[in-house]
Amino acid sequence: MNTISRNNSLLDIQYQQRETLSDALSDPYTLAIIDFADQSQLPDDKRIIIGTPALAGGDLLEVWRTDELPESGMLGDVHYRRTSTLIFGQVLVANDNDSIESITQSIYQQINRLQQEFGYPQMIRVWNYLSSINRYDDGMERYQSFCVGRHQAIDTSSGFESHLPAATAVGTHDDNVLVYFIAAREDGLQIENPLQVSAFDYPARYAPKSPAFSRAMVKQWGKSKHLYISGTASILGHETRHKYKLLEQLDECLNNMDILITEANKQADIGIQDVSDLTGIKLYLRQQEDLEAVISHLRKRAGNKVHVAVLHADICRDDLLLEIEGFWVE
Ligand code: 3EB
Repeated sequence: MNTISRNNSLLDIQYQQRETLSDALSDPYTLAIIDFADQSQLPDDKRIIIGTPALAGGDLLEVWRTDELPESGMLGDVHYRRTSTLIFGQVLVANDNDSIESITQSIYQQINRLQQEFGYPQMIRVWNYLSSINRYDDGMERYQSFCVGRHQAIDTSSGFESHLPAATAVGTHDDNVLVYFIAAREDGLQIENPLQVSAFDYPARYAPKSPAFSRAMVKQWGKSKHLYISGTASILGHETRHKYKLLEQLDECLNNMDILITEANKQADIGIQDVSDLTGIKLYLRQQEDLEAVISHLRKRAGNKVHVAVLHADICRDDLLLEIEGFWVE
């Protein structure tokens, strides 16, 4: 029998063998089980299946767990599980005839309502999976319309730029929009990258309304700290570096992530040095045929300790071949 070790942390993220799925599903302390397939799906209130197929590292499940029995429910289209300190939520919407702007706006308005209603005002980390992210609809790239819809729905009152969550926004090959998130009663610490223009200050040519996210977040959950690094691309300043060049982009992404870790250390003393100390990495890869080259180069730079999932996805600028996110659990 597989017994799941019970730990006493307020929030924990573990990688587990796929055979433990039924245990994780029946464990009342499980907040979410992250998995990958061709299509985004929410088969039950705990499982989040993302439509970015795993090219590598998909043998393990990513399981989020708490030490307090969560209350689960649904508000509008958003499924949630919440404890006294945090709320974990997910929403899946078919991308029918509505514009991606209005779909995004509606999703973020519903999430905002949930946060207000139950009192978890601080968005900490959010993941966005959009169909056909690089396609032009009505003269605008869908990623840009997504940014507009998000910006319209979030609170943009004075000072909002210093309370933005870490985020990922990548493209799937299905017909859905999937958003999942973790929000809290208490704020996290936002980290920006001194070598990159903050996304919320990007010039308007990237999106008429700026991308509302931070480069990373440090969050204290009870006795332990977590670091969440946003989807990180080969961007310096606000411009793409090494257009269409795979390994050069990979190095630039990892440099950016190392810099975020250094910044997090300066501001929050998390005590890790570089990407090799992270707990998990998701590498979103545009072209499947690049898999072996990226894995071997990534392992050279990040070592063998960190769990790596390589996921087939489109990236929000068409000159980018990959994007990497990561997290660390103390
Ligand atoms: C970038 O740095 C790359 O719009 O939520 C990365 C992570 C990117 C999150 C988002 C976009 C987002 O601009 C793209």
